[in-house]
Amino acid sequence: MSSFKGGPSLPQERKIVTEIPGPRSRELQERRKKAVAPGVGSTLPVYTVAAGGGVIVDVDGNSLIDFGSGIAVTNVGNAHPEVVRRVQEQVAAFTHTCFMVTPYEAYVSVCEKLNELTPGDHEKRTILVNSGAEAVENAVKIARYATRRPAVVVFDHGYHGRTLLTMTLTAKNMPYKEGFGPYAPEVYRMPMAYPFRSELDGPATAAQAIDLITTQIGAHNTAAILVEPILGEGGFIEPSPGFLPALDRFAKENGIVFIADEIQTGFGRTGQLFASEHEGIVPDLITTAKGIAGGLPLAAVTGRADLMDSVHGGGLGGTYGGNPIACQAALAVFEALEAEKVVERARRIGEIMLPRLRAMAERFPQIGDVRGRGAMTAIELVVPGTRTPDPGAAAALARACHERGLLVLTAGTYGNVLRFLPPLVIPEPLLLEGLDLLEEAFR
Ligand code: PLZ
Repeated sequence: MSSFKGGPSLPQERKIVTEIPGPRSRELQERRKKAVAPGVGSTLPVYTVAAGGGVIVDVDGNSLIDFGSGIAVTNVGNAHPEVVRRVQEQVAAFTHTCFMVTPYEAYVSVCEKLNELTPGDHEKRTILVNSGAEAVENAVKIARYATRRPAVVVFDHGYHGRTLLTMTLTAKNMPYKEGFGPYAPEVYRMPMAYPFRSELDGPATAAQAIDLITTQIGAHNTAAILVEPILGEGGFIEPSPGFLPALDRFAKENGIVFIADEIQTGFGRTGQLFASEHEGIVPDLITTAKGIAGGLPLAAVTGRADLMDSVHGGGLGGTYGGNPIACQAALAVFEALEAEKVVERARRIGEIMLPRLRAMAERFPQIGDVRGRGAMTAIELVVPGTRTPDPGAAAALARACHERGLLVLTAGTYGNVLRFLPPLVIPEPLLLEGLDLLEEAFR
């Protein structure tokens, strides 16, 4: 084991001492090829030994600036000291009992906190599970149970997971669905109000979706409308104003459960605790994961007590759901969010990044669109002077950033979006250096 200590005590600096990936990472990559199924990819195969604040340190001693947060997970920073402390205490006390066998307080505390923090002051209940996909699956189960209706409505460019149902709910074929069918029944996809690419505005696109639901499914057959308030994997698409409120209204008028998938947008990422709040949406059910537990596997469905209470006892659960170690991590995250004003820091990151990205768009015609909120921002790359997606440019830029020690991720239905998800606690000098490196990569 290395002697590296992670967390915010790691030197907050970019340091490149080998090519990226370095020799030890390349060795490990060779070992991996013989052991790990190639269906699981890695954006940047540098092998990690420590991470914290705004950096990731690899086996070759390189320190990279982190604009990925493990896909929007380490919002309060990697190996946050309070997460580490609570996890260590818990792991020494007991690692597992199964909440369905003998329960424990931390599970209850996490549910109380989620009921309090999620939008709306109505009475709520929560269940805890292991992954985002599992949370979405359970939200659909609950909506179907409560309404006794089969159909689920989702949207173009949406992403909800990789299990049979959630892969079906996901829009993009390659790599998520290709060859993995047949898919689950009773899933209907509607148009998304994608400001950069739609001809229609938000309310008009919602009207189109509502017309399709009414004529092709029947509102009375529709259990749920499921949507990410800002689309994540689909390319950080912020639906045009008025789109979400119109759908929310339609759902409420027709007894359809409105489910907000806040797995990527949640926990302060967008400069509000939840992205639904930007347009004042109060979802019936909300799914959370990722940022909830500082890197430990935990996810939740939180929602209206009447819906959650409708399911028969024993109808929901799983061996590890709400594992005590993951629950302790979540409790530490909730504390850190408040104590360190993490949501404000996300807002500040947006205030720094968006103007810089817009200035780059003036200079580099490959940038067709700059968008996002808080610490969830992106640029969409196109063939200059057109809206034709240019995934090659996104891949080349990502590579140039990686070589310089800046970890960035791509996204988008066309693979042509470069997205930026720094930990919300990234020190400002590193954020600025990351932006400089991005600009250098363009040149
Ligand atoms: N819903 C909105 O963003 C996970 C997926 C990465 P799990 N996004 C990252 C990949 O290629 O697998 C995600 C999401 C939204 C659901 C999920 C699924 O969450 O914890 O990955 O199951």
